[in-house]
Amino acid sequence: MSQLNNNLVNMEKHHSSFENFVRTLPVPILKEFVKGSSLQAVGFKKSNQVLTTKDVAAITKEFPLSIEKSENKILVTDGVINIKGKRIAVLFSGGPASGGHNVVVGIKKALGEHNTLFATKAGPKGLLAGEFFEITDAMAASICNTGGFDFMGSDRTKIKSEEQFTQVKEVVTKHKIDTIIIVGGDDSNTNAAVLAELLAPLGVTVIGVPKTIDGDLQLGDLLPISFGFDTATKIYAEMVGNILQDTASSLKYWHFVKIMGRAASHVTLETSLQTRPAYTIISEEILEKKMSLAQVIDDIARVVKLRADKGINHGLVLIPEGFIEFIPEMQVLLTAMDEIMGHNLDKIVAMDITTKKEFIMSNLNAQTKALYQELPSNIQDMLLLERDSHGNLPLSQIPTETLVIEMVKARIAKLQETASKDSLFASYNFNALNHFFGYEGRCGAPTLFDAAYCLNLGLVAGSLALGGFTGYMAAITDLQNGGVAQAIPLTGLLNIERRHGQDEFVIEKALVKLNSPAFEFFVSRRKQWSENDCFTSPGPRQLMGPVAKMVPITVALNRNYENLTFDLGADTEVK
Ligand code: FBP
Repeated sequence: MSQLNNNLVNMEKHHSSFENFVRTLPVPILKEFVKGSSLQAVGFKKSNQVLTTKDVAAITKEFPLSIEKSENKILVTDGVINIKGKRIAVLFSGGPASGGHNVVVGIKKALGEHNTLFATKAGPKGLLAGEFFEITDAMAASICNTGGFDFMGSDRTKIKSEEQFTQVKEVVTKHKIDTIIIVGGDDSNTNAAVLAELLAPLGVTVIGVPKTIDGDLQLGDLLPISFGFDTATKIYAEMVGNILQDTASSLKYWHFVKIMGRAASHVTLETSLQTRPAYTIISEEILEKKMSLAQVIDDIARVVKLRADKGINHGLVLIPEGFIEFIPEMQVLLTAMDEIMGHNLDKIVAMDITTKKEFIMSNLNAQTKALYQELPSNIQDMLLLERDSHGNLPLSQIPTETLVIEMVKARIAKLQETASKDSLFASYNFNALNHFFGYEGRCGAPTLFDAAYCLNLGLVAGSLALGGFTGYMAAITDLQNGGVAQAIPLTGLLNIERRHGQDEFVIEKALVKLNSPAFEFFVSRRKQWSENDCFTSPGPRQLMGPVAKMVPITVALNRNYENLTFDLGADTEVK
């Protein structure tokens, strides 16, 4: 074999030149975690800041042990600690998000050589099965700054039945686990709160880490953003920017791009602010303005016509993944379907798709049935897909972007019938292409922000575990001034919500607020963006150089930052 062949073979299994380089890239670390050339755990203590929701009374009744300990108080750092002999297990829960591996590295560094860190294989499912392996220093070094969750895998199992609770108790007792660290989104952190209460009598603690590309796990200054959001949006923005550049080059296509992010439109709003396309749907606005699907389509067609009349025959529409769930008439339909499916799970599971459709329709009222019947057959089928164990509809599988294209096409044809014959629009030929950007953005190598944010979150989570705290979520705030490590009581985030036909304790999804500075800025610019080509192409994410240390635009606007630069401490080699 030639030298080149040998080199190429040596790159297999995560040893590309890029992966080898990023593994050793220094990342910013908060000063309290740095001790000479190594990293250390810190202590935490209660502050006077209490966190509760409107459902505090019911939550206090359901989670007495957790609240007795935490008093729902935010924790702040308190010197350094030196604890030995703890056995801690970490697991990923839900969809992957870039930076997860650095959370594991941060925990490992906080634990140091006198405690043991176990990886849980394949998420909550692996916890139930007691499938752990010990994480060595060499393993931590091999995953540092790499994307994905492939080091140990993830899944969406919700631990909720008595049988599962017994299994978890048996597993932690058998493996002598002191703490479980759950790296997950709103649903997984809800599960962390439940497990913290369950395991308190055994002296086993549970800590959460805020992960999700969706950005819907955030809480003002206390939790500016979940990890993974920055990398995902920068990847989507690069791809959207490239397409925008193509539209203005080839001058003939409209691109309809569905962007992942489940219910909330944070990812779409951020991608829009980074790229400035002609049209962006924000689901929360549709809900607030009680817009029908027809009204949304009319508005897109209005912009297509306006541009065509000016001779601009191209453009790009961003569609948030959860858009369909926010149209009021669809919400009524989906809630009714959820209730029917929730109460007939055993029956439905055995039915084929046609019988299932007939069964659902026979239980809908006249209005919701009529709406369901109006939908294209493929969308009807998709709405029947099995919800995940947290009750979520698998939105990524519903091709809303093609539904929107078809409807806009029909609307344009209608508008052309009455358009003035000598207008440019009258002879305009609408060419539309569809895309879905989702899985492309969840596992890329983390941006410098996510790499640093996650390493520091891991250091917080590891420190909380060593300190014996339970029912807390790790947090880093004040992203522009060196960062502040804190911990948020999970019970202070819980609300009661109707899900899958019943009331449940859940962490409320943080949706885009229409009075937020980020949304207001978007509204102030969107007319310009639709009438002219104002797009920008942000290019690939940078790990070094002048634009590497950038927070998401929505985070900077909502937190009133003066600029986009973050400061999470000095660049530090993670040894
Ligand atoms: P999490 O909330 O678990 O982080 O998952 C986010 C997400 O990427 C959503 O944006 C998307 O709707 C969903 O996962 C897709 O789920 P799956 O990976 O099961 O297809």
